[in-house]
Amino acid sequence: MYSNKKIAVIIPALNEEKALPLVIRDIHKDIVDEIIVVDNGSTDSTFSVAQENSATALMEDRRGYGYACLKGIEYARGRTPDIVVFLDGDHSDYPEDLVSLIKPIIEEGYDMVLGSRIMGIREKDAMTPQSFYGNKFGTFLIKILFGFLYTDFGPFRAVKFDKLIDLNMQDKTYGWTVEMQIKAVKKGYRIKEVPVRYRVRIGKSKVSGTLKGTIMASYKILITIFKYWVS
Ligand SMILES: Nc1nc2c(ncn2[C@@H]2O[C@H](COP(=O)(O)OP(=O)(O)O)[C@@H](O)[C@H]2O)c(=O)[nH]1
Ligand SMILES: [Mg+2]
Repeated sequence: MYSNKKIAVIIPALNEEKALPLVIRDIHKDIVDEIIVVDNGSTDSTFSVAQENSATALMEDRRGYGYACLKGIEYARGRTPDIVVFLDGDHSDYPEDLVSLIKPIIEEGYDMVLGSRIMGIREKDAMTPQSFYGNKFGTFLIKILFGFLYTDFGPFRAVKFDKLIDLNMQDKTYGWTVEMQIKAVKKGYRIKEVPVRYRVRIGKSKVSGTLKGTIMASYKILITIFKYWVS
């Protein structure tokens, strides 16, 4: 469909052997040029499952969602995609919705398009209460401190690759999504949110579904918001 645009998908994945084949299956192969799965030392067969499903599988030894995304970007530099799409590996997002993320970039010139689970149709219990209210509080803070109203810090998003590189992303763990959204506002990027569907994941959550993940993510999100507010 968008043959003149090179599109890469980056999927951070930790122990997602069951969900990953479905995620990769549901990605439009006539739109996406390369699927990059970044494994973070999974104890299951996430890495080989990615390869068996014709994805490029990368290993990042340093644990952390941000580390995995940075590894994917580092690899993508050699492939020079026009657009990079981030997608989770737990089949909670609908990869089919990818078109609604890249369309505003290609047809309307947006720099970054975020899939909002708040604007979209969510399956019951797909978002944990802590994730739902945590996002509400975090996006409220960004509104009053940076003047931009986001509705979500969702994982499913598309961004022009050169604009992504210019953000000089730093976060190694849970502050990744928030860092990208704040820096894009500070740089005056053209940003759009579109509704995306969201369902209950396959397998066990490593972040918002665990107490440790929730505490760490909440702490990291607040720290990241204030760090870029004072700088
Ligand atoms: N590579 C890597 N992926 C991670 C890590 N933690 C989570 N993920 C992946 O990031 C995505 C989001 O994590 P998830 O457990 O679904 O968090 P939740 O959506 O907040 O419940 C999933 O695809 C996970 O496999 C990590 O430390 N390293
Ligand atoms: Mg998830």
